[in-house]
Formats: sequence, C-alpha cells, structure tokens
Amino acid sequence: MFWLRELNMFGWNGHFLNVNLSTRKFAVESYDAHFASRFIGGRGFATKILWDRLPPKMDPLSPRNLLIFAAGPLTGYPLPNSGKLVVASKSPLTGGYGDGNIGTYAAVNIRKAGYDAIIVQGKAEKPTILYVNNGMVEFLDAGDLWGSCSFRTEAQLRGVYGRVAGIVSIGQGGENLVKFACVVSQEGRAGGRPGIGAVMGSKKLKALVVEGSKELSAADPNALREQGIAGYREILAKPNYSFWKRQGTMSTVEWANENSVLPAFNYREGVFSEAEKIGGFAAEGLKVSNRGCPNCNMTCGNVVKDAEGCNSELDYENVAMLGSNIGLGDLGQVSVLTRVADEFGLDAISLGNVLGFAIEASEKGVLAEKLSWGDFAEAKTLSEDIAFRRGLGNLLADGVRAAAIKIGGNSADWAMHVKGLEISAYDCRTTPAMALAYATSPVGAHHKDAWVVGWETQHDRFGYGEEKAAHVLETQNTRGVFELLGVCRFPFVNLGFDRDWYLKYLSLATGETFTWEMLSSASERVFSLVRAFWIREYGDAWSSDFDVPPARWFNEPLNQGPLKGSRLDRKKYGAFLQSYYQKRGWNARGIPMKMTLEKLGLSEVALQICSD
Ligand code: PTT
Ligand code: SF4
Repeated sequence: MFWLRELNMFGWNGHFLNVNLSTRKFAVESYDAHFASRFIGGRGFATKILWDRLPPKMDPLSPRNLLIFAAGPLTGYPLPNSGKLVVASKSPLTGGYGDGNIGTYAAVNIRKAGYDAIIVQGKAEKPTILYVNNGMVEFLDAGDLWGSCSFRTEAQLRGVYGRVAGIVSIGQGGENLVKFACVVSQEGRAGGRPGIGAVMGSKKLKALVVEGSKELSAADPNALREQGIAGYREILAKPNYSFWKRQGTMSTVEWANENSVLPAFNYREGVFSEAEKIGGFAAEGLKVSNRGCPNCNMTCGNVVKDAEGCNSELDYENVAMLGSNIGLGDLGQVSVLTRVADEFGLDAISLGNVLGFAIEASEKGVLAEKLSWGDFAEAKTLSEDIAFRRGLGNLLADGVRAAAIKIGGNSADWAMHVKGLEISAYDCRTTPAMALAYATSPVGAHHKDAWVVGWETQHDRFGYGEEKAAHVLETQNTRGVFELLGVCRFPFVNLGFDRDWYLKYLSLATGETFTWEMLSSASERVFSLVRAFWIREYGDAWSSDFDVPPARWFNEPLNQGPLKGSRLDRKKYGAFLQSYYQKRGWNARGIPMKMTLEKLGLSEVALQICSD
C-alpha cells in the first residue's frame, strides 16, 4: 500500500462523471487518494464501483445496472499504446462481473474532458446519444440511428464531431439485447465480450460521444514527453517490429495449428487442414493497410479487402473462431464474417462459438435446422438472424450455455464456455495451464488475463505441476496491471517492451514512486474483488465447478494431428485447481478467505462473502 500526497494534481483527474439516463441528470463526483492508491484505475475502478453500488442479484439488463467506461492513470498521455478503455458492467451473459478493453479515442477524450470514468445508470425513454464535451453533458435523440450498424452510426457521428472525437457505439446486436453484443469503435476496435453492448442497448444508449480539450497534468511533463518518445523509439527498434506490423496477431493461426491448439469444428480438433489458407501470410495477400488504437506506433489491425470488396479488420481470435472453428477455409469469406460481427456489434469469439455449436447440433440431429461446416452463406445469414433475434438466431443470441440448456440432449457436453462466456480461440486438451487460465479468468473463458499457452508449449506441456499453477497466477497479476493502467499490453507481451517503462511513466505522471510489487498487489486486490463479486451474485450455488473447463476437453481426445489421442485428465485438473486456490488464499470452493481479503485491504468485502 502506498499513499499519495495529494490527489487531483497529477496523473489522476480525480473525478468521475455520473450520468442517469432515466432522469437526464448528471453529476461530477470526486474520489480521494486512498481510493486511487488501492484501485489505480480501469478495471480496478470499475470493479470497486460495481461492488459498492450494485445491489446483488439484480437483472443485468435492468436500468439499475451500471455501465462504466473507465480509463487508467496512463490513458491519454503521449506514450506508447495509451489509448485503452475498460468497458464494464454486470454481465447479462454470465451473471457475473464483465468487462472488455477497447482501444478508442473515447479513452483519450474522457481523460481530456477531466474524468477518469463515466458511470451510466438508468434507461433513456427513447434511443439516445450521450454527448459529453468537457463539463457539458447532452442527451441527444438517436432516433434515426437506432437500427443502424455500428459503422454507419460512427460515420454519421464523425461527420458531425470530426476525426478525433471519442465515439463508441453499438450495432443491432446490442439494440436487440444479444447477450454477447459488444461495443465498437473506429470500425474494428471491439470490446466487452460478456455482453456489455447488450447492457448499453438495454439503456437505449446508441452511442457515447466524448470531446475533451484539457491538457493532462503530469508531475514532470517534459520528462514524461521525452520518455514517451524514447519508448516509441524502442518499440520501433524491436527485432520483431516489422513482422508484427505485417501480420499483427494473425501469425498465431499457423503457430496454433502447428501446436495443435487451433480450434476446429467446434473444438472437436486442434488442427485444421486449411489453416494456411486463413493464416498470417494469406492475410498479407489481402491486406490494404494497418489500423489501430490511439497513441500506438505498432498498429496491429490488419485491414483487408474481404470477399464482398469491403474493408475488414482481422485478428487471430476472430479468424480462428469464424474460420477453422466453423470449418471455413476461405479467408476472404472469413473476413466478411468478421466485418459483419463488427457491424452488428457481436463479439466475434462468441459468434464463432455459437455458430460451431449450432452446426454440430444440426449434424447430430439435436437441431431440426440443416447447417453444414464451412458454409459461408449459411453462417452469414445465421449471424444476421442472431443480431436480429430471428428463429434459430434468437436461441443462439443468449449464448452457448443457454442454448445447450434449451436444446438439451447431451449438448452441454460440447457447449464450449466457462461460466457462460464462450471460450476464446485455443484448444486446451494439451495445455492444462491454459485451461486453468480460462477457467479462473475474471470474466469467464477469456484468454486476456493469462495467455500462457505460448509459454506452456515449451514448459512441461502436459503437466499439472504446482509451478504451472503459480505461473498462471503470476501472469494474471502481471497482465491485470495493464487493465488498471489504461494501456495496451501488446508491446510488453509481443515485442518484449520492458514493463518497467510503465513504472517510469506512472512515476513521472503522478510524482509517486511505484514498484512492480505495488502494482501487482493492486492487481491481486482487484482480482480477488472481482471474484467476490461473482460469489456474491451466485451465493450458495457457487462451487469449484464454476472453475472447470468444458466437458469436451476431458471426455473426447483429439482425433487428428501429431497430438492425436490427447485430452485433459479430470482428477489431475481437480488437484491443479486446488493448488491454484491455495496459492491465491482461496478456500476449496474458490472463495477468498477472510485473512486473504484482510491482507489485501478488503476487510469490508470479507464481511459479505466469508464464512470462515
Ligand atoms: C477482446 C477480444 C479479442 S482479444 C479479440 S481479438 W485479441 C476479438 N476481437 C473482436 C473484434 O475485433 N471484433 C468483434 N466484433 N469481436 C471481437 N471479439 C474479440 O474480442 C484488441 C487488442 C487485442 S486483439 C488483444 S488480444 C489485446 N487485448 C488487450 C487487453 O485485453 N487488455 C489490454 N490492456 N491490452 C490489450 N491489448 C490487445 O488489444 P475484450 P481492441 Mg477488445 C475487431 O475487448 O472484450 O477484452 O475482447 O479491444 O481495441 O479491439 O484491441 O487477439
Ligand atoms: Fe491497439 Fe494493437 Fe496498438 Fe495494442 S498494439 S494499442 S491493440 S493497435
């Protein structure tokens, strides 16, 4: 724990903007140094606000839910990759904590408008644009934009507010309360996998537009600017920089296939015979430009011409889920599906997941509809049906967990999710630590808090040893810091940009001295608070079963590839999970113990969830 001399001077703005869409009122709220030092920003602020202000067990799509746009203390400064924003809420998909991390000019503008977060509650009477310009807040009629896709919405708003205004919007998916609808910005940045777009839609909020013109204060602005330039230079000089610019995350397709972790045919397989056709080099063949988040010089968005002649932005996750996972090996067509996901504002990972699930259900005769692997036209039509909740699309719009409950049979065995959030694009039959990372992620099966699969393929790959559980935990704590600071983790993870740069930046911005131990301990505090949120929501129903990966990975071995025959071992996984809990200071049900919460400075939380 550290203490700030005074807040509202440097680094943090010290203010939240509270907006009530029902009453059309707003108020600026100040927070103190103690709050900032414990929760830092981004996910830390969002989690604490949700914990303090949200009544347990309320309907996530009701007006009482909070929609939070939270920046971090580094967001918006002229330093590498500082254009990130956490969008958070209680998730309609999982019923637990939900967030996403989106690169957007809205992140920068929120900070320059004088806030560190915008907290939206209530529900507008009719479709609304929330317009924030520094201290001014307006509730604008979105009538003619309601029903538009996110691209058209943003284009119209950009026509009015210009190129660098901060705009995040929803597409038809969010409007129609698809439970995995996300929020979209800049035609290719998307965030909030666990249905944050649906929460926005439930509030009849079509878009948030923010303009800010204040200079961000810093304890040592000149040194911060100089070190920012030095950081950009170092990124440019990284040996893998030029390959990263060529392919971004797309090179992962070939890597995942070679390592038998590329999801194919609804995770029946970890290899795909047409992987090269949808891989990084194939993407280079369709590529027209790079796109990215504000303040980034390693822009990773691969903009390609898709099979319909439109621009589409490709990332590994989207391509694996809408390509190999549905048996589609034509990258131009996969690109159409990823664009459609962005236009409708549907999370592409969950979309690929529910499509794969539906095709398998059809093949097995559990669904009456006839669907086939690799059928682009069918997949496109079904994506549209999901966005508009038509027919089978309506069933799939609630996510794979709910769909499996409705269609029955043994479909729950091949519904690929953890806690209701669909699995991201790594098959884990041969990587137990990555399975553990999915199972214990703060939002459900997301790879972002602990992408340990790359490390694991080189370290005791099939093992369930304690050191692997420790590695998952440490990675979660380290990656979690990026969720607090409001910067992208890719320079650190993908280019080897030293994480100490961020300590330097934080110290120059705030005038306080930071160590990684301090930040990591704040990250651990937030991680346990997120866990407490889940426990409070699920109450007595909570058990360690919530932290277990899908049954398919235990029951069905890989059928193809060099690791044919591999699968997870349920007994060993159980012991692995318990070892992880012990290291976290959680009990055998995965509930943080009183002494753990007290050590983390969360005694008030212990009172609500601990019985030990
Ligand atoms: C993120 C998840 C990811 S993670 C991907 S690809 W990835 C998918 N992208 C989607 C998309 O695109 N369109 C769409 N309709 N749905 C999508 N769903 C999927 O969403 C993203 C990058 C990426 S690309 C990653 S890993 C890193 N994630 C970071 C993170 O989580 N924190 C952090 N501090 N830095 C990060 N840097 C990288 O950001 P969610 P973005 Mg995204 C088109 O939000 O909910 O976390 O889901 O924000 O601006 O697009 O950047 O291989
Ligand atoms: Fe955004 Fe990619 Fe740059 Fe990260 S590396 S800030 S995700 S464009």
